[in-house]
Amino acid sequence: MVVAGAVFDEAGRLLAARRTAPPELAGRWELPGGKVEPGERAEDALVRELREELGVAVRPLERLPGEWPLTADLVLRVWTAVILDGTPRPLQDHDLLCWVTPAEAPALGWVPADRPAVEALLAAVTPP
Ligand code: DCP
Repeated sequence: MVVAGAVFDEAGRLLAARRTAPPELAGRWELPGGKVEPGERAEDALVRELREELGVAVRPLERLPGEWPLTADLVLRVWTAVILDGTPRPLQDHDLLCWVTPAEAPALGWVPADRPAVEALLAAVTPP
């Protein structure tokens, strides 16, 4: 399983991260996260990945219902999360971070699995 964090700032903007690898995903945007290790709880993996990749301490809040296929044996699950400490910086896997409004988010070049996940996320958190 791959876990990813949906982090919003006080203005309601969503944190997106631009991948540097593998070549087919480089330059595309994702919700930051990574693979759950054997024996690791999903929420713990999310905390670890965002610490490693962005240098922040986060608390997972709620899992977004649903999951999105990545490969034959990997699925993506998303949690909303709040930053407890630190300012996100691209420390590994990414070369750029940006905060996007819900209106701007659909125009980003998301990695394939994240596009439907972000659509579901914004449908769940954005008032009609
Ligand atoms: N992925 C994705 N969307 C995300 C996060 C990840 O599609 N929001 C994909 C990209 C990779 C796979 O999941 O194909 C694993 O992601 P990472 O490389 O970020 O995860 P790890 O750092 O845990 O992987 P590794 O241990 O292989 O370096």
